[in-house]
Amino acid sequence: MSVERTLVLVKPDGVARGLTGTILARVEAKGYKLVQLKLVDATRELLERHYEEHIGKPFYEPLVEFMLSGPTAAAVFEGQRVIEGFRSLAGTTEPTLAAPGTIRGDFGRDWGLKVQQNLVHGSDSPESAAREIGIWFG
Ligand code: IDP
Ligand code: MG
Repeated sequence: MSVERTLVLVKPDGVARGLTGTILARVEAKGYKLVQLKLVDATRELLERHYEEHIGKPFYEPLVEFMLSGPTAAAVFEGQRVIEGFRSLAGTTEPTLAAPGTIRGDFGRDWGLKVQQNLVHGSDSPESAAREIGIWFG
């Protein structure tokens, strides 16, 4: 299996709660290499491209509003099978149900909002990773 890259986002809830370093440290501690990193005030245009697969879903507008609510830490990590590996570290989408030991399971919960504030994003395929890295890092 060749070396992959994935886009990791610490979403605005994670940055606001002061968890950026803790979250990135877990990914580094797993053994993946940090190759790009920046704080971004995302625009609606950027988010429309990033979340294009979700346009029209009931949580789409709350998701965009949430992602506009503060800065996001955008990172690229590299390693064999990093795409699957990061999603395993992140845990399942719903933080209430994410396994303890995962980022979402350890630090996330349901806040009674229309969008799951689940701390992180990770690309879900090599094609998504290439597309998303292009969007966030040009
Ligand atoms: P993922 O981040 O685990 O890949 P996706 O299905 O790609 O999950 O959804 C993107 C984001 O949209 C999620 O991380 C979460 O913040 C939000 N989201 C997804 N599904 C729901 C839902 O059913 N209700 C509320 N928010 C959701
Ligand atoms: Mg996704």
